[in-house]
Amino acid sequence: MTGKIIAGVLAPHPPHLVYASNPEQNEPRSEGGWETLRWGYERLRKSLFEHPDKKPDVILVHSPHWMTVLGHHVLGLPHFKGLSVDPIFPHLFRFNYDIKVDVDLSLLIAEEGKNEGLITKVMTNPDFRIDYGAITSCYLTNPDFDIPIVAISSNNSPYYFSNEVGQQQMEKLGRATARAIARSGKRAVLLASNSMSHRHFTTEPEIPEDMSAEHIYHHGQYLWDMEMLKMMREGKSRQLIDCLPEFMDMALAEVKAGALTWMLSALDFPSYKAEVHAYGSVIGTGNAIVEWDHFTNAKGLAGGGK
Ligand code: 2X7
Ligand code: FE2
Repeated sequence: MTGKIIAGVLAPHPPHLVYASNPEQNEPRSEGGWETLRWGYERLRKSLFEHPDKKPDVILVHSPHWMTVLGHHVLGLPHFKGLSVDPIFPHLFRFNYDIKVDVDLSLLIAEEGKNEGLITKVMTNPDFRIDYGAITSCYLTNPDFDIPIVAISSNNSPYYFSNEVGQQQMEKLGRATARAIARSGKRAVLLASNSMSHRHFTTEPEIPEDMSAEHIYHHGQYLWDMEMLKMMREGKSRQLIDCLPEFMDMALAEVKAGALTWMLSALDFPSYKAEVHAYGSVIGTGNAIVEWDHFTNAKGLAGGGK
């Protein structure tokens, strides 16, 4: 049977959202915070998991905090366990993870990536530490971790070369991913683990979850985020892709690392409307949880979502 993409999601990964949720795997404790975004993830989970036919077999995540200089890497062992610590917020995120990987799909992505002319590599170091970006997006999407994942690194090309070169690479990686999913016979959800505008505070409030200190950093950044979300809500993903390089420069947007472009390319640049489950700021950065419901709008095809 041909595999299908069930949904693509813009799934931001501020570790604050995990900290605020107090899961047993995370060492620090909090009094809550950032409810708007956490309730947005709750709505996403309902949308992904309530319909029995929509439930995925595998969750793919592309994270900017696993950055690789040479090529695009995928996790290549069936199981990873360890402690992941955010290097900037070690007092918020010290997460004991125990994660199953769909190695068959990882290998297919590496193979199809090569067919696109990309350099790909399969990570088989058992001590490799999974980055906080991938873990946070996966935890917030599926806190039970009962669905295997495929984690994909962010190649450094937009930083070494240009936004445009980076986007081209990610479009190829997206096409490769769609073909790999089709060959796998699996039902997949794709997580683009990215914030939007990325100006942030440099001084943390005494209580990190003090919501009286949380707000967007700059009006211009907010306007950029709204412009991007408008295109998503109107189904203009081709236009969105064309505007991303400027968004990256003007709003220091984390989409520069490529996850959103990878995901939209895998979905073949849908022209149906995306659903914004939430928008909110974390340390001043803009974050939105946005779902492209491929299952409903494109019959869950791998790519081909018009
Ligand atoms: O990695 C992040 C992020 N992207 C946004 C906000 C806060 C912290 O970490
Ligand atoms: Fe980040």
